[in-house]
Amino acid sequence: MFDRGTSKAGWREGSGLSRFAEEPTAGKVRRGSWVVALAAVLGLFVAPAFAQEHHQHGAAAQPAQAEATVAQADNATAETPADKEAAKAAPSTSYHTPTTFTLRTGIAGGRMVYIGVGGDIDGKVNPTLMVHEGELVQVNLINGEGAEHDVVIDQYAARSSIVVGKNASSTFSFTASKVGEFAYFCSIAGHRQAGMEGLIQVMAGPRETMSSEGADIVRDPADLPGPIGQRMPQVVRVDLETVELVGKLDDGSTYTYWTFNSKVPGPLVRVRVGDTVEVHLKNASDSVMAHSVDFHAATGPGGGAHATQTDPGNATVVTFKALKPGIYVYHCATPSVAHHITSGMYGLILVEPEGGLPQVDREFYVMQGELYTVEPFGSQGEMEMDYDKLISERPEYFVFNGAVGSLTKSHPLYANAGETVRIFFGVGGPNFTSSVHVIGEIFDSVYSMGSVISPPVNGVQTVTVPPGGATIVDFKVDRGGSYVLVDHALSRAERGLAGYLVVDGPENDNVMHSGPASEMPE
Ligand SMILES: [Cu+2]
Repeated sequence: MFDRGTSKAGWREGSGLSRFAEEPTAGKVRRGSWVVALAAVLGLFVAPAFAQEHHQHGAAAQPAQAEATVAQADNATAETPADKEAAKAAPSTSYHTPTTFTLRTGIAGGRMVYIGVGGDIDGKVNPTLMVHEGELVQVNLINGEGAEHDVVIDQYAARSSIVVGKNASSTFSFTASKVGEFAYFCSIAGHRQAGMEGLIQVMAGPRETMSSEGADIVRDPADLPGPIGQRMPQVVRVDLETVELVGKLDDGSTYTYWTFNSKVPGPLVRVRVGDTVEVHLKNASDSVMAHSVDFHAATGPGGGAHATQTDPGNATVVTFKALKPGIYVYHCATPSVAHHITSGMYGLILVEPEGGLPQVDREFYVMQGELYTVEPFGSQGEMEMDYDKLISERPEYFVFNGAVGSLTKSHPLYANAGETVRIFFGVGGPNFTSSVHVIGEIFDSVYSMGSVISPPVNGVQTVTVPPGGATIVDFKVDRGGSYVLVDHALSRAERGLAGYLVVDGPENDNVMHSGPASEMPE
């Protein structure tokens, strides 16, 4: 199993968009895997993601108990308002989440140096480490070539232990209480003179708060209800709240998202065939727009959209019978519908067949969409929706779960070698068909076009999923390593579309290994 680390910042530093964006096209997966493996070794994975994943894993292993109502919306709604308040009230500097840097020793230009790993310092020689006054700073040191090294910051009386031998690592931390520029260096005799020296810059005042960077609107792909399994049909209450909020689109950029329950996609709604689904749609009082919801799992006018056109501060209810099993999209259907969808108003509803789907070890929830911004892809600041680009289908961003880096930096998918993995994959769009593929895997079973009534198709590389459509893919992960979830229209990887499936386990075996056949393990 993965080590359950605690440092969110560590993951941020341990991965970078520039890296993964290159991988699918340039075949640089190895480097990414290395970084991921490294992060695993250092125990730097995102704790909240694990909490979710762990919970989900447990849920997947045993069918959910029969419940009168399904609190599928609760995760998002219960946390969000409280968190918002906490963020406003809390001091803007976190003394608990460390700002993490990883340095690897190496040789550059004939000198001994430190090389930054991950984040803003990735690949930089003797990078300047920028931190803010009062922050807890964690420095990870990795021995990159085998000689003995350490890292020392005299002014803070902070030092790592000496790393002996290639790939050895050590970690130390300190609180950046003094403002100014200080040297970090290697204290082994002669190494500082040979080039192992850089600066840590402690800036006065706290770092800008997260709220000014936009809320985290990414739905954790492990955030979904467990299987229903065997139970009789019942009335299932679904609470959806339409929330408009400024969310983080990418590092340094925000977008005004329109959402179901403050995340993109909206909650995965899970019912069984024959259930009566009672949807309570509330439009937050601070919304600007009216919103609604159209369930593709429903049959009847507008899929519910006629009954749920809801003004800010109001609430509506629509009830439908889930008659046909399948995986279906739901979305806002208030004109201009394309604008509401591109801004994040989509989700999936799974109508399980009687007895449920075959059991798997892990289930994930991923949706794809495009954003049409005035500013070109990669711009900084607040992005504005561009209506001309929207109606002429010229997106700037392609995203999984709402934001760039959502499934690479903040919420990768995790599994262990030997496990079966299922992805509920939908396209909100509003316009682009996805060609879903996991680099380095073959889907064992594909519920084509989202049908769970027809038998699944076996042994599939890439699946077509249209806007307003969904699929279910099952596959067993046999080998460890970092697999990349893409739309195989790979230009889109350059505009934000990529996700990691990180599999813990040995990478080499008698089916695939790096090296000639003569060295293949038995
Ligand atoms: Cu809407």
